[in-house]
Amino acid sequence: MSSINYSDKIPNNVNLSEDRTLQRALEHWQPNYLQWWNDMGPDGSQNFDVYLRTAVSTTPDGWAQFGHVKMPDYRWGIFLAAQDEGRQVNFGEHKGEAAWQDVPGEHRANLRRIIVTQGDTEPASVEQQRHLGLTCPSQYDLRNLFQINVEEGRHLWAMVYLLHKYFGRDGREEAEAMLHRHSGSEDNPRILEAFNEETPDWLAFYMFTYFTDRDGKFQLCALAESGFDPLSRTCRFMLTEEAHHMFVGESGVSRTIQRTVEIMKQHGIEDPEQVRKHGVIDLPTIQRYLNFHFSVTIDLFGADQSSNAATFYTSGLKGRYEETKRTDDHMLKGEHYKILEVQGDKLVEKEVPMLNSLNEVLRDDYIKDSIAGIGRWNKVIEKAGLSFRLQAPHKAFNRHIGTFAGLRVSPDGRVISEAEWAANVRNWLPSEEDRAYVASLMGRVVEPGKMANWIAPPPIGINRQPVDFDYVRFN
Ligand code: BYC
Repeated sequence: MSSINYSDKIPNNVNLSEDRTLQRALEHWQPNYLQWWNDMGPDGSQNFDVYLRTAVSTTPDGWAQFGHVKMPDYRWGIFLAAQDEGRQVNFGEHKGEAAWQDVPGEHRANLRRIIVTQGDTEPASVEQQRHLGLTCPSQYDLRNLFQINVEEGRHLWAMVYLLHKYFGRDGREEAEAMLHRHSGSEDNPRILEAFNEETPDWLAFYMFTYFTDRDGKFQLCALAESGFDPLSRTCRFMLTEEAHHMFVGESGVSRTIQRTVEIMKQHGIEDPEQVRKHGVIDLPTIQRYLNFHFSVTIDLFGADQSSNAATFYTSGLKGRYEETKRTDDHMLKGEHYKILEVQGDKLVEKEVPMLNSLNEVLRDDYIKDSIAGIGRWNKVIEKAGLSFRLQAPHKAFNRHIGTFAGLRVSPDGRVISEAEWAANVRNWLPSEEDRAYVASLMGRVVEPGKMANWIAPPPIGINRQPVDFDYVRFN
């Protein structure tokens, strides 16, 4: 690292070549990051040339420069969205103050915690996805997987930059620890539960990038409102990259459905067993995957009543989704919000202080956004003239965080007995057998333009290239 040309090797707009302290911190961290990428990043892919976009600046033509690169040589950069000179803290008790360019001492511990929690998810997802390249349904999809992986790597860099620049020694230790926790590890797991689940097959990958990356969108939007300006600016830039990840999820599920309904129409069949005989994924299995990923992801918003959430908001650290577009007082003292609670075997609404419910407010905004895409998937089924419809399960279904943790609730929102749950869980969540069936379809298809049998081709390629472009050169 001593011979490094900073602006060339690490594209950035944070004045890295002049910042000796930051350079020293990165000089120590970057080799460990590369070691982590080698050990935990995409399996067996180090020598591939992959058609990737790299951000070399934040301008419209600079944030997505395409070319073939080996992933270990990817230029992970550090970018903040442009500074808005007159920006203020827009909510909470510091509302109206100039946005902070440095960390306010009294909020240091909470800010560090938020940044570490956010940062921890990024390498976690790369670890979860590390074997998927071995079973890709096409070269186009393989490239998209790798694009997402390198950008999650860059999002880790984004959080590490904040830790190194603003949190001194603690920050350096936290940055190091993010390379040592591992998804699913018994001794040293990732912080949030969804990031310790496996992503064993490509249907799971598309569901993850649709649902869980969308949690990323909502959390980043909430942090983009932060009074701590460097956090706001880094999140704003991360959001430009996040859109493609959710696109991969939405279009991946859509193409899976497309192929299934084609087979159903062609053979005039609806019975899942019959459908499986043709080597495609039956719609009830897709619904069970959806139920799983939806429920695991909405846990990521935290407990429905959280004093942490209230503190984060009141102290100006984390806002609501689209905070500045809202027309209330942005203080929320005395405001209320309706959440669900359990009374006997019923879920009933109850009004609670809004400030304590901000996790739930964000979760509800997220749910609205998620459901819109499910509607688009249903259009594909409807167009084929079939009556099946996918649905989001009730928000109390299969929860492990908050009021509903430990409760048995059906996808249609009934509080049920353990016996009813046990008798039906195979219809609601992917069974071992479902997972084994989906796994059995996951062959590796890498001839340019070819698709695995279970998925339809995408309508267009990446960056105006044809679908049969050589997105990955295997060498
Ligand atoms: N799993 O007061 P509460 C992304 C803990 S995704 C395990 O409700 P709070 C991405 C909690 O830590 C976006 N533990 O929590 C997507 C607390 O522990 P302590 C990630 C959980 O503080 C795809 C306790 O339970 N970004 O970017 O309001 C690919 C009490 O709970 C969980 C963020 O999350 C859980 N699900 O936390 C790649 C933004 N939920 O203190 C990337 C930053 C809660 O009692 N994080 N706990 O030991 C936050 O804003 C908040 O930490 C949370 C909620 C939203 C997670």
